Amino acid sequence: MKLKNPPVNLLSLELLTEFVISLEKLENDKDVRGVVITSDCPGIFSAGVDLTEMCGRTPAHYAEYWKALQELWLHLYLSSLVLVAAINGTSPAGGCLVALTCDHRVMADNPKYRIGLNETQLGIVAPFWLKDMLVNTIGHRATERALQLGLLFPPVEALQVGMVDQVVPEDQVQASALSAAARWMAIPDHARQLTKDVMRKPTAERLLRQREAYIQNFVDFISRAPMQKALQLYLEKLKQRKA
Ligand code: CO8
Repeated sequence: MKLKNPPVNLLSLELLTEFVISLEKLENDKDVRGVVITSDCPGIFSAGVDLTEMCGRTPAHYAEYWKALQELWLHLYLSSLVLVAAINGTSPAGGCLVALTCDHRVMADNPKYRIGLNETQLGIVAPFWLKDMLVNTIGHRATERALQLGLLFPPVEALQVGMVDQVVPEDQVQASALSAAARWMAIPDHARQLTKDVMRKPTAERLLRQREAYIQNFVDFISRAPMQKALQLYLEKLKQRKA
């Protein structure tokens, strides 16, 4: 599956919706047992959440957007398919979220690329379910450090901390991801899927138990004037960077 929302594969509301629909189609196809998720945008896996969806809109829009992001996370994290991320570019925040939901991550060995959860650098806070997924992946102390400092790791450091499983030359990312998928698919589906459920369901259930309340919390948080100001400033900074 190739993410294609040029120029930087932002997780717009439309992309989130289409992503879930495509995933459901693949899950319902008996001939499909695994998926490699990669990017069609050169040098960018995904620049993450489309901040314009969270800035200057109505509370109803924030709620719709946040629900869609949670929906994508739940679908990916609990997918019965083998999911492998072929990270062929930079992958901050929401991009890292997509990669972390996969069973295996292969990243291109390009020192310009970064991956991580940089929310604090924007003045916002990663939701607890995203934090939980990072703890499940790299452990508590490494998560504490990565999240508070909003660290974006170059590939070699991402490998050291356990955020990715393999770093390979850029032209071998797809082939390595396919080999990894083959290895995971060599395990009988029912045993692998039940094991995945045992490992991941408790994390997802924390969100599912009070999903509507968490959506409302997010809407209240993001609607606050200081949050809106921080996002506006960050968006302006992104535009100025180009000038
Ligand atoms: N949201 C909205 N617009 C964006 C974003 C974004 N996240 N990222 C880039 N853009 C825009 C740019 O402003 C630019 O717009 P325009 O062409 O109109 O000027 C266009 O996309 C292309 O971007 P660049 O010119 O910057 O492209 P480059 O190839 O030079 O750089 C980068 C690509 C490195 C990815 C760079 O764009 C960048 O650093 N972007 C920001 C990435 C980022 O910080 N993402 C985090 C978003 S937050 C998130 O995903 C999770 C939030 C969940 C928690 C919320 C709880 C409250």
